[in-house]
Amino acid sequence: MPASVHLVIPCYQESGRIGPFLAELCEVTQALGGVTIRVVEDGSDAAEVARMRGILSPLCQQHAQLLDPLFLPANLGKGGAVYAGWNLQQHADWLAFVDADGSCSATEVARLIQLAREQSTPRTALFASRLSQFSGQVRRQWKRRLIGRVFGLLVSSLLHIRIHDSQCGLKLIPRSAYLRIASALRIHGFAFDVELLAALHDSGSTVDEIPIAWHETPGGHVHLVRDSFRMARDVLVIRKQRSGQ
Ligand SMILES: Nc1nc2c(ncn2[C@@H]2O[C@H](COP(=O)(O)OP(=O)(O)OP(=O)(O)O)[C@@H](O)[C@H]2O)c(=O)[nH]1
Ligand SMILES: [Mg+2]
Repeated sequence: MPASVHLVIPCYQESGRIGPFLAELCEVTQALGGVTIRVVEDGSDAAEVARMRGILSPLCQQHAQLLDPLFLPANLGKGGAVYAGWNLQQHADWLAFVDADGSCSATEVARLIQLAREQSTPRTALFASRLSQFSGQVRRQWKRRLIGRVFGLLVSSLLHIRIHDSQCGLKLIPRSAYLRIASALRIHGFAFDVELLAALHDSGSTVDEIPIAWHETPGGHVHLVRDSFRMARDVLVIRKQRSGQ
């Protein structure tokens, strides 16, 4: 029996982008077996929720591994949505999330799942990374690439953890490692991955960065200036918390 994987897709206003990606993901994971998927809709408006129901209902009927979506009553932020999904899942060897927009393809998701399954006991978290930016495998706007690189340097220098890309939208965590740190996780916005990384590191878990192919999908929600400031502020909060431990 392969290790079981529970994959959450955090969604905010994603009805325009998620359809084809989710359909492909369902096909690919059905072939893999042992994967469940839950879409967590993060408090979008009523019209958007109705559109999401229209997309998800037929797919849920076709694919047993696509669990009933979770519709949150209010917007929690990307991290809040991921954790809400993970906390619902009582049985899985691995917890994972992937962005809804398909920037990271279903094939790449499958590749990382298989890589995780090579571990006889789930031990090392896998953080996908847009490291291979010079290989032609990563297509990203130069502004996003630059800010992402600066943010990566900020994270590694302030937190003293070697990481190139803490923000890539695909991660797999051993559930046992998540359970050890879950109660301490506070950040629910776009910087939640940084707190996750620091908590895993501080609790003795190892994290591997795995280069992946990434083809940026237009229509992203991250506001480069506003969200970068918020995320940098959150990194400072994490640093302060760690220094007080
Ligand atoms: N739950 C939740 N998810 C969000 C929110 N904003 C964005 N997301 C999700 O987070 C994921 C990443 O957001 P994107 O809009 O793809 O981000 P982006 O601007 O394209 O940034 P990159 O993908 O890193 O280049 C997607 O699955 C979004 O639906 C939010 O407020 N709440
Ligand atoms: Mg995106």
